[in-house]
Amino acid sequence: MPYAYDDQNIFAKILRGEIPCGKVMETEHTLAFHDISEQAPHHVLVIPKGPYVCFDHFATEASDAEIIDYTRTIGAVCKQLGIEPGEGGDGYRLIANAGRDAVQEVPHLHVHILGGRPLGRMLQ
Ligand code: IU
Repeated sequence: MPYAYDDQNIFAKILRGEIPCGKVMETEHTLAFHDISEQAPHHVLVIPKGPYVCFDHFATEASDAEIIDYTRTIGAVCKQLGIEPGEGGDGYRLIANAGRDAVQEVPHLHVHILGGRPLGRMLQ
């Protein structure tokens, strides 16, 4: 089934500058900003600038340049936040919800970076 991207979603509006965000980092293909409803001392969302609904959409249709830029930006944000394990930070969790079962609220790919407190076990 083809991916239907809704360009009226809130992150598309942020990317077009129609709605402000608390920007953390911006690169050619990627934007990182603070989640408005922080679930941890550090809670940053990282989104590709391209119109991708979820991770599998991005991974199959984005260019190598977009994928590399996105991956490197996620790593760079973790370092900028000082949460990278082994480098003085205590670690972080990445989450990318996709679709109904995962309760994806905004239909534009976003990776949550969570850190700054013990996050507990997610999988038993
Ligand atoms: P989800 O993975 O789609 O469930 O998460 C969407 C996140 O987007 C959620 O954590 C919201 O707090 C966050 N968010 C936001 O940062 N700014 C907004 O204007 C809206 C949602 I709507």
